[in-house]
Amino acid sequence: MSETPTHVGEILEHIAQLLELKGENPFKIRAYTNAARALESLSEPIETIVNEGRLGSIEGIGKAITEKVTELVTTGKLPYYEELKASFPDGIFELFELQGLGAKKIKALHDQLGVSSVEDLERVCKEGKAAELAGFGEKTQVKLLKAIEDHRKHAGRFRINVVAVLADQLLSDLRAHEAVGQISEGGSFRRRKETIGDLDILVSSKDPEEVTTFFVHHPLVEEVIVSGPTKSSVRLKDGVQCDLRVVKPEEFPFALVYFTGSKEHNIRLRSRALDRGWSLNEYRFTVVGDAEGAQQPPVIHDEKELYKSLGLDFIPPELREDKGEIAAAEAGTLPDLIEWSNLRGTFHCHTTASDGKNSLIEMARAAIDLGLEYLGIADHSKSSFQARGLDASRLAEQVAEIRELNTSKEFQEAGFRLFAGTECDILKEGDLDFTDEVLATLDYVVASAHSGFTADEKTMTERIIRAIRNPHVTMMGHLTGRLLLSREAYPVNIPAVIEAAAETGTIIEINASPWRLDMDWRWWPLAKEKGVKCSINPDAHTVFGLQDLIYGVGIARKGWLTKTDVVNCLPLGKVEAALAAKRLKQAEE
Ligand code: DGT
Ligand code: CA
Ligand code: CA
Ligand code: ZN
Repeated sequence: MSETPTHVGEILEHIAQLLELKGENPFKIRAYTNAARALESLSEPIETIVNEGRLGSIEGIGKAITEKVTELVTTGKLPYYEELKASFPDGIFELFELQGLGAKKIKALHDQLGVSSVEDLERVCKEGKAAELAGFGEKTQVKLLKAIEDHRKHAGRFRINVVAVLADQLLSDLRAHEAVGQISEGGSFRRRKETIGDLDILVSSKDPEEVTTFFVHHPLVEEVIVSGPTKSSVRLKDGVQCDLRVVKPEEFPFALVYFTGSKEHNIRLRSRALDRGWSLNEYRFTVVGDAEGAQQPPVIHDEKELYKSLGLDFIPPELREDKGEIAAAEAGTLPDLIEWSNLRGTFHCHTTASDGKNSLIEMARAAIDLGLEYLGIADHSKSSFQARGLDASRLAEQVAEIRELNTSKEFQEAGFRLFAGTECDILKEGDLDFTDEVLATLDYVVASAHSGFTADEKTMTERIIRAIRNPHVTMMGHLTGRLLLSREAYPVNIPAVIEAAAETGTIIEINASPWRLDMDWRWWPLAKEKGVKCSINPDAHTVFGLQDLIYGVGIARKGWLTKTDVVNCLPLGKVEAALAAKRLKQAEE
């Protein structure tokens, strides 16, 4: 049995939860959670690491866990886990996914009310029984019902990185198959939505059955839901559903537009086709009504020709959300969207100085390997104590280390530079976690809120705007604090924040972590209109985390941004001025 890192990681996560339910030693519990995190950030198959005996040398994985993971990977079983699990129902793990519900409460619900699933919990809350438990109360009960509602909204969707790994593998294996002609991803994944319901893949082939057979037997497939000659649906690893469509070569452009969506975009296209006397479906154009009078549709070889036949420029998939793209394509005013290759560097990365897993030099070298010219370091500030935030003196040490590295031969030869920054906490009243004197020693400052999320919209907005008014705050980090499919955004008046950012010359980040993708793509056209610049930041905590930048590029494209809207498309020599602009402007005023 082959285990993916996330799968093994998930079992370790479950072990930690079970140990918590049993009231075990917190250090032991933490060891399992840490190990689960460490495995999540692996860049190679866990089997390879186990087989080569390198597991123990991964930071965060101790001797006992090394033994258990080795047993799990080599035998496919872990009796220790099975025994722990036997005393609790399977449904209990889902309860851990509810916001505001920890092991202590879950244990009380389980032991005293027999709650063993989300459904059970909903029932005891509605019956008012949960409120009667010691330490619960009416308020908790209301919160739990809200948490269940939020949880259901997210059920069955996935963060984009989970889908991307599967899509890469499936597409490359299908592409190599001799019966496969053209192939593309479709649906929300091709449109780079922030979360994905299911993965859609489209293939053209003269032998659809052969392609379908190959697909449903692919090693990533765990369960076949439907399998017809041209349509099949499967469940992949990690529970992701995947639809495959196989069409004839001449149908491919039509099917690709149809299955890329969005539905709303497709509806607009169909109505344009009707204006021309053609009905458009997933296979072809058909002349409608009185064939005599109607103009014959042209022969279509690709998506571009299809758009052209409807009087439109080619619309990149990320824009196909019915947010004005059709009108822009008709007028020839679609933006020249930013591309991965436009990125020259990035800001907002963590190191081992706070809660990162790699050192300064390791992060720098990884950035150089990615072809970047510069990397901004922004470790946490002291109020984020759980992330080992830096105080002023540790920050000063790090700044000195960065300045030193910048004079090194290695950096000079690579034409590379580190920028010294901080991810400075925004405190309750909108004060910053460092004094202005300290902030002034840095090349740039990312300001983020990491606490006080229960404040109302007015309070939160004022806090953030106060931070934005500080001349040292170069950019706003993860504006709404959302964790996709897990924690809702805190309430904040985004147009007001955009207005303040525009007034002060503050950059807003696209946090490219697949958990955040924040500020949301839907707000970028407004920010751009107001003249606010964007920085695409990976919020990387490991060297691999830098690669999340690609998801940030997807979101920037969905937000209609071009390379001139994004500060980290500026090369070294120009980007310094962009970082300094706000301080200069405010000094002059
Ligand atoms: P998802 O999977 O929920 O993240 O979102 P999509 O957009 O991938 O939706 P999905 O997988 O249900 O369908 C893929 C595309 O197929 C969708 O974007 C547009 C097209 N499509 C599916 N059903 C319909 C439909 O009933 N009408 C139209 N016009 N298009 C549809
Ligand atoms: Ca889909
Ligand atoms: Ca689908
Ligand atoms: Zn942060």
